[in-house]
Amino acid sequence: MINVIGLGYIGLPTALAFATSGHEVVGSDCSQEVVEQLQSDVAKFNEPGLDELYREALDKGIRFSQRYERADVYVVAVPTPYDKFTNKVDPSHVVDAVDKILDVAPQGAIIVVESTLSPGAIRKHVRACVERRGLTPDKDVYLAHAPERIIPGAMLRELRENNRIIGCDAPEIGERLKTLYSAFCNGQIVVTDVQTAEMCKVVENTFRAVNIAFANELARICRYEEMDVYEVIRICNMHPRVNILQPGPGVGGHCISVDPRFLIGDYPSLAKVIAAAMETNDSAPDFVLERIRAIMRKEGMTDTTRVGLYGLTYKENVDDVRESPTLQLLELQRRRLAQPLNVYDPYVTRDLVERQYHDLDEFLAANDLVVIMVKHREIIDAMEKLRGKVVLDCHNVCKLPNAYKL
Ligand code: SAJ
Repeated sequence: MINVIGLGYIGLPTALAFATSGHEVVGSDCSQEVVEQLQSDVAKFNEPGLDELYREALDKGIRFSQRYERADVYVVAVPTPYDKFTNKVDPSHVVDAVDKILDVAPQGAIIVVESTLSPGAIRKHVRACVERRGLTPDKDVYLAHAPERIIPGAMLRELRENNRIIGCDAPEIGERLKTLYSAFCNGQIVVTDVQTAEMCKVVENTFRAVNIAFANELARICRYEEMDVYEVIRICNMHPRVNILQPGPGVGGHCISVDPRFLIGDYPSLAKVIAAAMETNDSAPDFVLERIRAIMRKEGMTDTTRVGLYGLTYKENVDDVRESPTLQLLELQRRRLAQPLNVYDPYVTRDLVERQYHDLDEFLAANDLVVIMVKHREIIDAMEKLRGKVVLDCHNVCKLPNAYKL
């Protein structure tokens, strides 16, 4: 029996994947609302394939509860926020979950943490929690780290196809977990120690953050020279050993914009390139604002020009607004731009910000300058509607003659 703790972005698909591949699963979450919704049999999700997997898991007998249950394996997928001042991970949700697991876990149970943690955090915080209860880690209960690596928008495919890391300091338990995860994971499963697994997860997202920062810096250099950064990157990427990512209006989400900070927080005198990269990415919304102002000057626009931001989510075709560059831009605008900005996002139906539109045509009619902050499928399909408007395209998706690039 597997008890998955935390039924959010990662815990839910993981619980469903275990349940549909022959395991008895109970999913637990502290939120009554989340549990009741999942128990109601009518839950709907904005992730391709998740509705179908949920139905199949219900048929296979998955249960949802606010309580933790006695199980052989616990999978912990709760949030790990970071402290904005120290840049250190806040492991308190993981530690609370483990503490509650220990109330019900039998001797020899395995606790797998999937939540992202900084290197050494399991030893420092989770092992310590086990020891406080008078138990011996890797004897009375086993600890493992199997960091999730799936990307929103393609979660189920990546859950099945991605390679996985299992970090466990007891090798025979690592091998048992490898067999367990191979029930639904067709990728390679690498077994290593806990701290290497923690480090790998954070390093992967840091690699991406640094590469995006490099692209963002190139965008600024090319703008200074009035050159097309996308053409430069396209040509450079034809070299067999060069693979530059794309510049953008900022880096959002709860992974790439957060995980590198753990390395900065833990190794402040060593993580120098990483710190500089984060500064570059953090200032991307400033750069967009500067571009808006420059374009307005060039087009002879005034303070009465109506400016609209297309897209509120942190990236395309998802409904997640965490650390969204558009929200950061709105914050800056309040201080630096004369006119208020209009906003629209097809995936954000609830009212989240002021001057938010809920219809694409109304939004376009209400703006003279449109900034493509997110390249949702909707706007790519409806690009012709932007003809006649001045456009700032932060993703190089608009081929109309009146579109400015970053
Ligand atoms: N972005 C750019 N330029 C690019 C690519 C992305 O500016 O060339 C921006 C996006 O617009 C977005 C942000 O970066 O704002 C992050 O988006 P993403 O699609 O690169 O990644 P996430 O945050 O959705 O998911 C990442 C993934 N990690 C890696 O690709 C190394 C995913 O596999 C992880 O599971 C996830 O973080 C996580 O939970 O850690």
